[in-house]
Amino acid sequence: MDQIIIHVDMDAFFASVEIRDNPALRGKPLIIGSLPGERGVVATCSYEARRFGVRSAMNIKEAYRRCPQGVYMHPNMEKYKAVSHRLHEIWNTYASAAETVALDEAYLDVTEKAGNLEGARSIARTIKQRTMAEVGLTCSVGVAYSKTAAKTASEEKKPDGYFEIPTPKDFVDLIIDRDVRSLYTVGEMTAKKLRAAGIRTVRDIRERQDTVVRLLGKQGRWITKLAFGIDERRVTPYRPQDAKSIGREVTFQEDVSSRRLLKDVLVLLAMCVERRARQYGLYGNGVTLKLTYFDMKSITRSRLTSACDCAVTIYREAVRLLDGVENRPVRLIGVSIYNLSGEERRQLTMEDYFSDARPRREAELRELLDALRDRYRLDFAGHSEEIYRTDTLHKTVEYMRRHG
Ligand code: TTP
Ligand code: MG
Repeated sequence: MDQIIIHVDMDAFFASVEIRDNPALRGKPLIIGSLPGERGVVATCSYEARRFGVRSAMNIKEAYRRCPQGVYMHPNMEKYKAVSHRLHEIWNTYASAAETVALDEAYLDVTEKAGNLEGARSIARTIKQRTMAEVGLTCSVGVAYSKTAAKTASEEKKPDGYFEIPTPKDFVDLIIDRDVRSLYTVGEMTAKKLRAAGIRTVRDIRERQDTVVRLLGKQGRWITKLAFGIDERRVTPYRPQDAKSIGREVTFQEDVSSRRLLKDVLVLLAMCVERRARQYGLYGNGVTLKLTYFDMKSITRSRLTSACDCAVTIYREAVRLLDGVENRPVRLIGVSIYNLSGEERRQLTMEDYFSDARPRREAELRELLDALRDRYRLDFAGHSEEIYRTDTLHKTVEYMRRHG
């Protein structure tokens, strides 16, 4: 094997942490996220709750309809971040390069340390044992020749799973008759396009490569490679906490002069930044607005803030910055947070002393989204996940531009 990669992913992560700390919850359908009666979604849920059809990102109302007997809890992010920190610390000792993908997930390049498949198997076993012994949680581990295959392998036997996919042939044999969505990076939007062309399975992709590439362009070429088991990406020892900033930007198909529209787009960009910040448990201590005008002249404007990871704050600061710059047609708009810090270095802000700060900010965000819905007839409720994807974000922004 050219490279040997391990993918580790915790099982029902937030829910498992809560069950670990309160054994009375064990065996119960536990749903972490909003509470019934609030507006919001499921962050995750125990496998018992999944039997009732409850899923991540599902509207909480729907979750309650499916599982009224469930136990519902708000997430305790500070706790999960601390657990996550310890997990990555353990896992990283077995890799020559480790890539943190999320609080509960990492790719480990074990090519050198394992030597061969047997060695990798033994590392995987040790990782599972130590995760249980030292953190008290189960994880699922995949060993494979590529990142995609390792991720597929870790999902294969969840929860508390272990699976190997040593060669591209093993990968293809495993997924060839599965839905196109089983290929990593194929989301619902992409799957819909493929289905419309009669392409439903990985086999269909292999047999109709030209159509896939015509429909999806660059992404189509990538997916086609995956359908043959080809994925040469290396494990990139990226530590999110080393990043200088977290940002999102969009380029408009036609220049935009409307301040109203620019501000509305900032809502979505701020949500995307919030999402990525929370994924990595990071806070920014400043907000930057970036604009490229129709004549390609770019400007950035920044403001220091107290520790922030929430969309409403990012949005508000960005709007202030926007209000301070020349009003000329805009080609690109972006927002980012910088001066990143993790929880341990975070300074408590006055706002944190008021326990209603978070619900208040969430209510504010809902108001902003309600306004967008009214102005553009956009329904975010059913697309809470999709909006964060780059392609969907661009499409939504274009839609807003045309209907604004
Ligand atoms: P996942 O690894 O996707 O899910 P999971 O660990 O809960 O369950 P699984 O056993 O299927 O891996 O995500 C890890 C954590 O990230 C999850 O516990 C909660 C959080 N999360 C959200 O807050 N919102 C989401 O939409 C998703 C998918 C995850
Ligand atoms: Mg997980």
